[in-house]
Amino acid sequence: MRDLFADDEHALPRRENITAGAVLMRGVALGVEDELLAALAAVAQDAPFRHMTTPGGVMSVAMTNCGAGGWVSDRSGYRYDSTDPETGKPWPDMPQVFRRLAIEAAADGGYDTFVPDACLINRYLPGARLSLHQDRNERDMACPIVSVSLGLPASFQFGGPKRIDPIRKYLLRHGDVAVWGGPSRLCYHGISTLKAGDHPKIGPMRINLTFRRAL
Ligand code: MD3
Ligand code: FE
Repeated sequence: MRDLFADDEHALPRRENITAGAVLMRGVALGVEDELLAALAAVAQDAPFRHMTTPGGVMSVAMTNCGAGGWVSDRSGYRYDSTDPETGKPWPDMPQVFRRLAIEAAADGGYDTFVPDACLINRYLPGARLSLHQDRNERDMACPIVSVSLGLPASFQFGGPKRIDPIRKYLLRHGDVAVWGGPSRLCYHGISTLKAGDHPKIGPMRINLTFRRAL
């Protein structure tokens, strides 16, 4: 029997290899969802969500960070910084429940030495999107990225190492965890415009945590 994980009406494989080095593990974060949400609220209290500006304009996704390093952007470009430019303070510590989930998921995905030092937190309201990009600001590309999705479902676009490579789409739902490393680390990816909805635990939004080795 295939092992399927159901959420709403659709049943999808509990574990799916996306490409070499990348695995999607559905529903894995549900075991700690209340702890994740409490920790998230505390982080957002200290370091509020904000819409960063990039060289291309203001992002529709609101962001904050926790951990030693945080992803920041302004008109001149992107970087990781140990200080929140909005508050002038260090980013909030990475909550234990965040770190543990990321380390366990990375190990399960085949990356058994991964310890994150940065967690970028993305908040999508309906209408928000993240255009196709590569994650290449992290110092050590040998380290994977672990992604945790919460709240409303989103259509994730996954391409290849070149922008023109064909795109496949995956539905990312509440509790899904993905690990991206090795040959998939520099693949292009994005999130299609979020559809309206109301998640029973999170409300009318989607939250994504990405754990990185950035500094
Ligand atoms: C594939 N976030 O913050 S996470 C980002 O759902 C970002 O908010 C999306 O892309 C989100 O940079 C997608 C999934 C993800 C993260 C990193 C990757 C997929 C990846 C790195 C390489 C390949
Ligand atoms: Fe990304």
